[in-house]
Amino acid sequence: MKALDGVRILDMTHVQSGPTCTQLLAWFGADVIKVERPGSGDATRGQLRDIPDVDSLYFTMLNHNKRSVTLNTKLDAGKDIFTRLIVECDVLVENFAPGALDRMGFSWERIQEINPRIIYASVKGFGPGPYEDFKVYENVAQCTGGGASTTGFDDGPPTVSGAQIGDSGTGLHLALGIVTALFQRERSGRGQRVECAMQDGVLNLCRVKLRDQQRLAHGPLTEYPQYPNGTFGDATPRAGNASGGGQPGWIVKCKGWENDLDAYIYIITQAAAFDGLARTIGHADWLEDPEWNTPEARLPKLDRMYDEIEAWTKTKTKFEVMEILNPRNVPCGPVLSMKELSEEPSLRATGTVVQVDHPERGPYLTVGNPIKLSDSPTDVRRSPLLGEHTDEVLQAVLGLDAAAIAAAKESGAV
Ligand code: CAO
Repeated sequence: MKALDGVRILDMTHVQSGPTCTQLLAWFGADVIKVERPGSGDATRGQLRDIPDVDSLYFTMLNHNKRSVTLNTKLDAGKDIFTRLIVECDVLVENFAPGALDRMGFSWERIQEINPRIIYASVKGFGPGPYEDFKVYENVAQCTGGGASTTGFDDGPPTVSGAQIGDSGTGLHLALGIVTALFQRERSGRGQRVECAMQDGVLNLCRVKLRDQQRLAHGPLTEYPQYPNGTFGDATPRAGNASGGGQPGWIVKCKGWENDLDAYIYIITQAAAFDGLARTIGHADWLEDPEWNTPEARLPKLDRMYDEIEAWTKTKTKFEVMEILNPRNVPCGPVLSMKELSEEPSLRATGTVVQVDHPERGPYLTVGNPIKLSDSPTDVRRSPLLGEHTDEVLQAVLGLDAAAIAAAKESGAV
């Protein structure tokens, strides 16, 4: 048995944010029925294709364990089928542009009328306010949610992250909202509206930067590289690779950095790690020197300290540094490339990186479920072909007979 066995999701999501959410719910055991426009389907099926005429990795990696039904929800016959699906489902999830579902004739009021127990969950770019009608993609959310303004180096432009905190981050938030609403429904018997704005999701993940915005009013941010020699303006600045927590940290070069763009390691130099670190890099003298032996003394010269650390790390590979420093209680992490992550045996063993077979593209790698439940293990199944389960769902979920299915096809609704 899987955790969400018996929960049926009407999945109107596309691109990345919504599909991330429904894929997680599918991995937890929900029956996710992905509704796609006949003929074209989710636009990502055709985006960034690496093999002609085959569903892209963009699509396959975001739509595992789902069933695909084609349905034109703008035609009357399609609306009838959609209405019947709303009756049969526990959750409706969508991330269309603002107002798209209302324009099809399915407002929240109408959806509740059809099924008062349904949970109606949406991702939008913005919450209510001046921008609520705008369409939003990942990097727009990273910019409008505080991510870009606080990422990068002080002397460079705002920078977006490779981590998809706007799309996948908001999808994660939405999944939690849905499961919470399902839990409340157990007691109330009622469904509810769940909404996540991508701007809010990014800002939530940038929480410590709003913390720093308020600390600025009381003096400089001493853990930022701008301290003590640079200047602070009136907003949280970009902190380069400084740690967001109370302990200093930085990325330093390792052996081979001249030819390998990822020959770097992140090293945290908190007080508890300093003894082991200083001795390891050949600076036992720092332990007796009042210029170095307290966190306060080191704070104004972290750049010099990291130069000295780097002089040592450049003589070792990033993996050797990790092996040497961890037993000495120095938290550190090598900068792992996507190539290294895809080949890492421990990630394969835990199912975090999984090889999946696909009838048209053959085997490919994907990121499996990062959330491990002991009683509900995840079994990653390939993404569906467009409309692969249309007949099956119309028959088994809605009880349509062969003639009714043929008529739906004839009308262009499916
Ligand atoms: N049958 C009939 N019509 C369908 C349909 C179906 N099965 N599925 C979608 N459509 C229609 C929609 O109703 C909409 O029609 P109208 O414009 O007439 O209302 C139309 O297809 C296009 O939908 P859209 O506006 O959502 O798509 P888009 O490509 O123009 O915009 C996006 C994409 C992502 C910018 C927009 O959906 C959006 O802002 N979503 C919310 C934020 C979000 O999730 N962004 C993350 C994107 S991932 O980076």
